[in-house]
Amino acid sequence: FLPDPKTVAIVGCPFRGGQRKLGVDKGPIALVEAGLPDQIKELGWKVKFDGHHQFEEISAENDPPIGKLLNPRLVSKVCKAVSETVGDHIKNGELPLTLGGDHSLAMGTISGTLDRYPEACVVWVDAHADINTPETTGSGNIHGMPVAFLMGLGPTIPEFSWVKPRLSSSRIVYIGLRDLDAGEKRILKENKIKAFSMHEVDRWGIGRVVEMALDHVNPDRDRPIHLSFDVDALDPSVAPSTGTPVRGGLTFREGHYICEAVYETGCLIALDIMEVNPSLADTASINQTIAVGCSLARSALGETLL
Ligand code: B3U
Ligand code: MN
Ligand code: MN
Repeated sequence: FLPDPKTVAIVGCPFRGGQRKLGVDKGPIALVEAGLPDQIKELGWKVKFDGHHQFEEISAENDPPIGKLLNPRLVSKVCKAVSETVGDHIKNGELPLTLGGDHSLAMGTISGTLDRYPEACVVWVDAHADINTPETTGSGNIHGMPVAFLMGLGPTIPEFSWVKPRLSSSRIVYIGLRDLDAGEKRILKENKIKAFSMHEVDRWGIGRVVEMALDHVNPDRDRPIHLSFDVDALDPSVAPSTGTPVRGGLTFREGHYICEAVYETGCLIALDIMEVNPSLADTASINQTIAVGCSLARSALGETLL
């Protein structure tokens, strides 16, 4: 899908409005400072990066909750801007690598992908399904809801009317799930959404799981793939510095294997690395998590294949 020279456009999104913890907005800055742009160049890609996204502020008093939704206008505005940026890069023949920031941003990145490639499929790697609706959410944090918005589930919220409900339930597959709310389990069942939880990873091994996941969303390996990777899919021993760690996650190799296998299809057209929070945990854990964020991105861009 990508013309030569193969180009990655880094979209740094220092944003934390989709959840309550401080620090996740520093994730993209840390990943870039760790040298990710140069590392990607060394893999033979042309790399475009002209600074992190500057988001307009909406103050808290101008952004009261809508129902249970926290920071709704801010999240909506930021994600709309991100969708336009990602969409523009794709139109230019570049592969957008979006660095989060919290996972509400994927409402923007995947909208941008679907603008250009309506037939694209999504591989969502996460401990969580992020498919709560404004009605089922317990936390009100929008980073637990982007998939519901992308699929058009739940009530219509005028502030989010720019999000077109274009993601069909058959075009998304999950890997790594292990912490779902009751409402999310129901939504996954009702919409027959394919999900490989850690139970399936244990049962089949990561090789079979990724093959089955791709067979489901991309049987002929001819559709563009958007890979949205929440680092909390990894076990907290591998990626400790993230807002909502859940034990029993993917090993270092399992996480990287997913990225390698997606790269191998030749269909990857957009990549998100989300929820690196460099202010949670001790210095060693923080550096470890930043390094893992960088190496996941490199694996998805071809580093670890011979
Ligand atoms: N499902 C819960 C918890 C959660 C979702 N995503 C993260 N945490 N990172 C929620 O808040 O919706
Ligand atoms: Mn997530
Ligand atoms: Mn998560």
